[in-house]
Amino acid sequence: MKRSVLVAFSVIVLCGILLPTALVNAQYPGYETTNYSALEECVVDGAWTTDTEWTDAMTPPNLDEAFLWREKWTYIESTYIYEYFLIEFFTDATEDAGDYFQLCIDLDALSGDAPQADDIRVDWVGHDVSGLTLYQGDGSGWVEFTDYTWETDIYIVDTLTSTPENGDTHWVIEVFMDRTNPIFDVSASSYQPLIRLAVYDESADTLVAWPPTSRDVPSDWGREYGTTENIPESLTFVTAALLSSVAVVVSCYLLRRRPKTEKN
Ligand SMILES: [Ca+2]
Ligand SMILES: [Ca+2]
Ligand SMILES: [Ca+2]
Repeated sequence: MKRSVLVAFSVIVLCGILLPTALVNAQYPGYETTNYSALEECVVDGAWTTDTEWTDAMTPPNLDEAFLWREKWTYIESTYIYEYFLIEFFTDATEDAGDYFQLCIDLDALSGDAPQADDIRVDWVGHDVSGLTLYQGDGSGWVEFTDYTWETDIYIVDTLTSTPENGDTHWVIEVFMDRTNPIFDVSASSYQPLIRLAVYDESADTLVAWPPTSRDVPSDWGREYGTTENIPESLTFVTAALLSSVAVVVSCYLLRRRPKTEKN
């Protein structure tokens, strides 16, 4: 009896500590993805290095049709947390100095109306490392910071190529980030940081973002849930492709049947 009272008391105390934190950390609803542990090592070359390189990463919901992104991670030597991103911008095949890719992460997932010290922003402008700038929040806006090492802490490659996702030539971006480094460490959020990705095509003056919100308001970013699990087979690209084929067959069948149904 005493034991159950103790358990009940512990649960109440735990809820008291955890609930307020969970409730105040706003995020943009419907924009959540799972960051699975990789089955295949990523080679950061701005392309699908193998046909299965990105089938072990989840496709987030609510993507604009012009754009796709995925992420996955690897634990190296039981010490380093290597994070990888794939971004495909299907509607941009032009090389413009003003094109950019942008990644914002609320490391501690504290949310808020303006970027704080635990918020980082990565801008990759003009398809070259000369256009790479990292920013940190200062409570009201963004300030540049340079205390990182290219290739060791962060590495980005983009190329104009085709992929298993889209046979037309388009921009494909791969990003490596060492989350063991404090500037990218998301452990304070229990590996559930808020996140926002965007791509911009200067030729068409088109900006596409996930979520479609401001880069300056962490409360309106999506969320990534880190897990040590691998992606379930039901969520892999191959299965998704098979399911779409089934859907197409069913749709065709229904379309053929429709005239008869309408007569009835
Ligand atoms: Ca690759
Ligand atoms: Ca472009
Ligand atoms: Ca924050």
